[in-house]
Amino acid sequence: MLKIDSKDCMIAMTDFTAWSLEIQRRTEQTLDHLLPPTNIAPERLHDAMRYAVLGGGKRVRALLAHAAGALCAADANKLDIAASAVEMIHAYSLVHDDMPCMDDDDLRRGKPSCHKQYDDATALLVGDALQTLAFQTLATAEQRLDFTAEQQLKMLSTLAIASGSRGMAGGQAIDLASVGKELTQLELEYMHIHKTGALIRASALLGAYCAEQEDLAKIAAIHQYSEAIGLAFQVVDDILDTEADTATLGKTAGKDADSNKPTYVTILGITRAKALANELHENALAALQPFGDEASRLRQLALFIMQRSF
Ligand code: GRG
Repeated sequence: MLKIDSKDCMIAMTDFTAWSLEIQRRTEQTLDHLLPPTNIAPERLHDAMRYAVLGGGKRVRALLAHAAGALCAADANKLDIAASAVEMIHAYSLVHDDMPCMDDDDLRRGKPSCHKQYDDATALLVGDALQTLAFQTLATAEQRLDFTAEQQLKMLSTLAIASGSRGMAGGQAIDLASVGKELTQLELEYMHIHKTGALIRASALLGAYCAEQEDLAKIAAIHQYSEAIGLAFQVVDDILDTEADTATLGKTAGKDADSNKPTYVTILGITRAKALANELHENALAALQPFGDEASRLRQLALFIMQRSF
């Protein structure tokens, strides 16, 4: 969406690509290790859980946990745990979101959505089991690495609030109720701050909580950054839903318009939606202004979110 025009920026993004590939690899490996194997009962459920989580997705929430953790000098192995927990919650939300009782979508991450590949009851259980596995992962994290009880409690409560009725699940309820209705920009923003933004913010905060020492100035900046970039993520998602094709997206393009759902594009039009995304990107960068190179991953990640094509 934004043009990279300086040589420095190009070099930074090449470095970011290498870093993000490494975080995606680590996340995949950790998730593979944490998910139950398919040779223990119930085999079909475990197979479906692995189908829903592994081998796909941009891992934006894992990247956020690591990038915020980098600002706070957190240990990368600890960040793998936080990153995996948020990716499990995210995968659960996608599985449930695709079900016939919600968005009813057959395609996710370029392959049949979980309920199409398995069945509705299995998809429901996959979401339930992934959600509880995320919390189990954080609650037992001290068995793997030297997390303090205080860190674990902070991560658990932050993720629980972000996922529940005052966060993602609540946002989804508002989304379902808004089909066929005209929303104001403020109402749309309220929905997305909960539905998409809450987990994005929690991902970054969990990264910060993995640090040995809590730096309140950095945590405040991460709050401000992740709120802005979480909303920008959604605006970009709405633009891609209009401009990109199904093959590139790996999910059904134009789904929101076809489902008669309000989006930033339907409310603002494409030009103003793009301007809003750029404004939110600027706000995210402004939050990082007091920090130098230690915030570079967060800056690069913001640009990646703005420029993503799927
Ligand atoms: C079912 C409780 C419950 C919640 C569902 C987040 C959500 C709420 C549904 C996802 C549906 C959706 C398409 C939302 C728009 C933005 C979004 C979260 C897109 C998917 O996230 P990406 O692009 O996906 O990070 P990948 O596949 O890359 O991980």
